[in-house]
Amino acid sequence: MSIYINISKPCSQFSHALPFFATFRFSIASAMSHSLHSSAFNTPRLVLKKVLAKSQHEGDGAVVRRGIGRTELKNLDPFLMLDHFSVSPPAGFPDHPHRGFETVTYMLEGGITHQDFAGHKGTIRAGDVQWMTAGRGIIHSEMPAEANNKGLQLWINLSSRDKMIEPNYQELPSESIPTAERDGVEVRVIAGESMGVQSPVYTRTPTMFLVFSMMPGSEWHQSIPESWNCFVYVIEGEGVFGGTSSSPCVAHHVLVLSLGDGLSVWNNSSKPLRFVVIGGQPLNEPVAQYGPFVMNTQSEIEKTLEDYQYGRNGFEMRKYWRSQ
Ligand code: FJE
Ligand code: FE
Repeated sequence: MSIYINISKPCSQFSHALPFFATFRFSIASAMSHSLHSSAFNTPRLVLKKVLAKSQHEGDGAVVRRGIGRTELKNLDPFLMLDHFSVSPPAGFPDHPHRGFETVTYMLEGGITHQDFAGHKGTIRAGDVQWMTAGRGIIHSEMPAEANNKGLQLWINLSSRDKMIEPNYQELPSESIPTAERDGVEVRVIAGESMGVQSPVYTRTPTMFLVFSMMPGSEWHQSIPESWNCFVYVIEGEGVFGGTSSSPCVAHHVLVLSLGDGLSVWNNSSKPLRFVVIGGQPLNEPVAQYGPFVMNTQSEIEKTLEDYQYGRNGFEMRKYWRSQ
């Protein structure tokens, strides 16, 4: 792999020889894909940026490792936030609103009990997913169900045409999440497709959300739509991402990937490696965010604050509802 990367970048003084290099590169790439029986990608995605998601306090006494959404990791269109959260009673995320985007909650341990202002409630437990489209407005609480509760919450922006749609939930209990396994690599497909299995989730903003567990000594080559923005978050263990010569990455780091048609990963360590690969089609629209409200312009944010304050345009129940 490292040879492949080196020769694909000929020095400028040899630019007259580019056709030669290009041919040579093509022949090696095709030879590799035949001999390895795995996808040596045309344009492998490499690690552009590596950021540690440090712990911070959020909500009411909860602790989150914020990956996407921190100052160094804004503008990963269409993603607004990724929190690796840990919450124990009496801490939690009491009554708060959302508008203009989707929240995806994937539980790793324990449970989160949610209640919204339309009477929707339930508990998301380890392995379960709640895909919530806030659309024009949701007010809800998200509180711990057990002593220790951990998970990931991803915020995905909605396009201007979807920001004011009716709120909607897609709930996937753990058993219903498509799973596949090959040569020591297990994938849970929360959105998109991997190893020939497909998620039932409808993504208004086209999104891939894969959870991988890789045994020591295993490798995996995941295809990803070429123009989508994509990142990795390492949950546990240590992995090599992008090229065989990349330095190993340990838990709680976000890796922002370059564009390309796929990602290669190796677990060269002696322990299991667990991480998520999250990718999405960029919306390429202006983003105006004020906390839990995400619109396109500042005037739409002002309108949203009024709607919330006076209980209009989706926030009607605000005046009558409190979580129990
Ligand atoms: C929020 C502060 C918050 N990350 N991870 C401000 F904490 C929240 C919020 C969450 C949240 C909830 C869960 Cl279950 C998991 C989270 C932030 O609820 F929405 C705003 N605006
Ligand atoms: Fe919320």
